[in-house]
Amino acid sequence: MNIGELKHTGLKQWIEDAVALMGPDSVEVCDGSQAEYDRMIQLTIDAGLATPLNPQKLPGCVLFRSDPSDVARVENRTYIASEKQEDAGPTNNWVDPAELKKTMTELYRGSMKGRTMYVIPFSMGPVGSDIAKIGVEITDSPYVVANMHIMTRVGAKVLDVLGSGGYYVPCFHSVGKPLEPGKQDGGTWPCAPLDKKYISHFPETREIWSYGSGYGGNALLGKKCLALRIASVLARDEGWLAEHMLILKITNPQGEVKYITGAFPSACGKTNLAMLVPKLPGWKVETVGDDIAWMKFGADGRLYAINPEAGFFGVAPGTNMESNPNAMLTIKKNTIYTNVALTEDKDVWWEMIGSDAPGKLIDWNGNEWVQDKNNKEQKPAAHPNSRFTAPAKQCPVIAQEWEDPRGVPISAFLFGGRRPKTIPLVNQAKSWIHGVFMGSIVGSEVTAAALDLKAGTIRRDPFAMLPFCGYHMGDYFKHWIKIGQSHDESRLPKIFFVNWFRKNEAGKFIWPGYGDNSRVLAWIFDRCNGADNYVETAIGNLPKPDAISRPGGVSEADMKEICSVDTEGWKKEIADVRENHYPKFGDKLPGELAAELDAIEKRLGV
Ligand code: OXD
Ligand code: MN
Repeated sequence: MNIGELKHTGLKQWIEDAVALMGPDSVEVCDGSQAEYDRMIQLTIDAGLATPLNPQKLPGCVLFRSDPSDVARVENRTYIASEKQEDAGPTNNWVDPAELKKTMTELYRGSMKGRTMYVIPFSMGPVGSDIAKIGVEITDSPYVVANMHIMTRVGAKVLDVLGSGGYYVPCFHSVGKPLEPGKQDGGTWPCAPLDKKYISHFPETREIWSYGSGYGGNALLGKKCLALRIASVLARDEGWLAEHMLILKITNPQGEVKYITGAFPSACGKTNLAMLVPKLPGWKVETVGDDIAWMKFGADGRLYAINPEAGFFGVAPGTNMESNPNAMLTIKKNTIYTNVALTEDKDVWWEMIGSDAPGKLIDWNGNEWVQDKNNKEQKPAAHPNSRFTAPAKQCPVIAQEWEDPRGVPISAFLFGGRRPKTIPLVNQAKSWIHGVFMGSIVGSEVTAAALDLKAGTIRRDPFAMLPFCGYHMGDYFKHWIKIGQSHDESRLPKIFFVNWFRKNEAGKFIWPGYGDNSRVLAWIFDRCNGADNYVETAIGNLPKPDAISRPGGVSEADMKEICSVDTEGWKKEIADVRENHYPKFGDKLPGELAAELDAIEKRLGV
């Protein structure tokens, strides 16, 4: 489709202005069709950017290798450009919006020369759902178009909902690599150098401007930029929740169904939990979403969640038939792989895929790579943040209602992180405000892989939203508190803190995790039904002894240890929150949270 055919005059004008600024050779409005997807993939193959994979093993799959400077979200180049700096808060980068627009306008000037501008109308959430939002992304990257086809709902059907004057979030994206006349990418992933990359959000005007990166979260603007950073602002203003949460459906042996959402920082297994294969006989877990939940109140006072996405953008390394068989089956066809390793027969391979490298590989840098298990220093063949982009509908356990425009009613929220000590296997909040307190202190152990941070320390990531909240985190806590104050608490989801990552003195994980986490989910399920399966403690409601069925390999003593209060550890936890964490939010820290901290401290007998 070309711009002339657009019915929406505001949209048409916005595109024409962008064309005048960015100077593409041509413009295309995306229709979201399979033919369009195939054409985008073919373009990237012809430009030497994508490798088609073995059609017998991985039909419809391709592999991309990105530039080494463009392999992850760039948090230090991500901006919340609110009018007032204090509205962005201490945990976001801020630049004055007028100044940032000036800088970026100069970067965008002529940035699409030699390229096609693609206009992607997309819906976050089922097209036409009351909870869904429409965005329009302008990009010069066919890789982005193809990924957006999988991760969002794209095209003509979205334009129909938009009509001649509907609201959309305008999103600019350019890889920042204009082409000289007659030049092609020639196999080189186009992007700008790190210090020219900008991932900018203008919360008051609800605009997203991204420049210089072609990678996932920086370039697929529906995901982190719209569905979290901008949506969190909309949710604050409109009284709903836009959260970094998976959504799962769980059915007990009697056929009763509940829906649970969960927020965990990166690298805590959100996708694995969303697709869990229960070890507990008779229980069933199905997937609604693995990364983002938008939740609004229904007329019955309950919170209903939709997954605004249509695909999974998951981390490949560590995914295998043990850790997540459903993800492995999802990514067998129609999947875009980025930065994994390539085998000689055009299959994919990554670290911890479940088998050794089958012969010589091409690593994510495009170099030959032969596995050397004796060399502990060997660089990985797949980048640790290498990804698969796959349609959610291919997941063998996708819940039938995953696209229900009304959303699914949520019974429980989980918060969690990697905590080797102190934090019990599961702990139910005594009240909504206690649950908000739990969310506000989420932390996860820094692993050796994280740059700039000391391994073994705990990095606080409240609500797993630290990199994704589009406004001041103190105001965000307040928003959660207000949700509790303005609704009937008995209808709100119950809140739980879980921790699959406790270690013993020898540094070994005590709890097996993965499918055995269903034992904890079952306890939570029963708790939501008011079961008498808990004991009240100073830190919250913990499982009664034997209320959680014990997996093989976990001794009674171990079970007791991970289900009881470590008073000394908690005193340290409280002190850390008081001295190092809460002060960051200054006078925006809600008094209710400071009072919760005092109350727990008192109950612990400090
Ligand atoms: C993601 C992230 O990619 O949280 O989902 O970083
Ligand atoms: Mn995420």
